[in-house]
Amino acid sequence: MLLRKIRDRAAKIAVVGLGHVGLTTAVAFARVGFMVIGIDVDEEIVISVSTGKNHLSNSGIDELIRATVGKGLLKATLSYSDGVRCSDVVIICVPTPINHKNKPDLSYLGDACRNVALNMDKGKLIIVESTVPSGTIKGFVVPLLEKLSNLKCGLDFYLSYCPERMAPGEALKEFIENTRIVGGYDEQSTQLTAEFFKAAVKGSILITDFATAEVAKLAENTFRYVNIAFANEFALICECLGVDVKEVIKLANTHPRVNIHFPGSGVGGSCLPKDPYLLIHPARVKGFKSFIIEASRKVNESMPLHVVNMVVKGSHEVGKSIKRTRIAVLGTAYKADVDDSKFSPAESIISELKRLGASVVTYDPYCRESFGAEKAESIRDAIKGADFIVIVTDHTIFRSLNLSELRVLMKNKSVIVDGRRVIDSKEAKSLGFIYYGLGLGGESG
Ligand code: SAJ
Repeated sequence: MLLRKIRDRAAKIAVVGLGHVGLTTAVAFARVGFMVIGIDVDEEIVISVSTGKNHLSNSGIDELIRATVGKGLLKATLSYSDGVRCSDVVIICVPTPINHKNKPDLSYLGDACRNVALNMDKGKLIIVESTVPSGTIKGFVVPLLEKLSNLKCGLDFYLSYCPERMAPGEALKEFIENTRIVGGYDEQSTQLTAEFFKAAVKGSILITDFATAEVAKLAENTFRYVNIAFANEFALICECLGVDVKEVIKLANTHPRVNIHFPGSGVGGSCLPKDPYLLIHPARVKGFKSFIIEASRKVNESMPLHVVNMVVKGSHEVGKSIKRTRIAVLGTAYKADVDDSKFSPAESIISELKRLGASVVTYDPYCRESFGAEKAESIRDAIKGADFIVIVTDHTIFRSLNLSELRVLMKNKSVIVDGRRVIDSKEAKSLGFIYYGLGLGGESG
């Protein structure tokens, strides 16, 4: 019955949580003809989606939201009962952060499951897309859903874990093209979920169990986190050795089995900084002690301060106290070409520069956040009269800055601290800038 409805695209879908994962998921199923209703606790988001607007910028789905809302295929509501009761498939896409003790915080997932369960009846397929620690689906989601719905998983409803694998900024493309991993409660749950995703996804669908899918998702982000930590430590080594990390990584990566990531001013976003903790927490409870992941955390978290130290070195080189400098920080978003500033390294860089007494102005083409610093509306406004440019985010437009124009606007002996290596160091130096690049070192380095 449900299988037929899925194949005919007659199944009604509810998506819980309209952040970058949920909204993209909702649009991806609406674009192939399913009727989708999004549920969110934030009234502004519900109003925005209901009126065909995208509350996330740079996600490339503006037009699709407008079109699917226009066709009546996409709606949004604050009410679980409106959303869940009339749906055949419910997809849960809520955040799973860590708390101040680096332990998983499953409160959003718990709230979502409780509200879904209270509005559930027989025959629905529940899919969890949120990233979760090992054991969460079996030990937390299943009992919650069963207890509050008075229904039995596998008998009265179907359940699968299908972790999201889409990067902010390219979410829809990655939703459609990336391989999906499906771990079902039983064979029927797995089959229904695979069939459902096939309707909207071009990538392969790989079948496994809950527990393996949970750990596989965390392994992806932890691998990237540790690899970036290696790249960051490597950048610091290269500064000591007087070689350019950018060139070294480029050459090393020509080996077919080497893929070193890129060093930077810090690792931000709502996934990479916390997913390694979701991975190790359940193992820790059983006595496991992490070495590599803990060490990676130390390296990655030291990067913002390293950028500030480059500024301090630069200020010594030009013989100016940092207290009397004006610093233009370019980029407050956590990564290139997105508007999200969650856990952005810009936050600690700006706060440390301010603590040292500098006057800080920020410019970001996408992100409104300025972390308490003055906010400029253009690069020119940010740079005018500045002593330093500090590049924190590798937005594409920062790769083609007109340095000769900027040079004229800045003070004498101006310094560039390039935390993302987006500037051509030779060009900068030839124009009279003092250039400090991460993994390259300073003027004399
Ligand atoms: N970064 C570096 N060097 C690099 C790559 C990234 O310093 O070589 C920094 C970025 O500047 C940023 C942070 O790492 O501050 C995270 O950026 P990201 O692009 O690595 O990751 P997210 O958080 O935007 O998305 C990740 C993705 N995971 C992987 O690539 C393995 C995405 O596919 C996941 O869907 C997403 O996490 C998620 O939601 O789990």
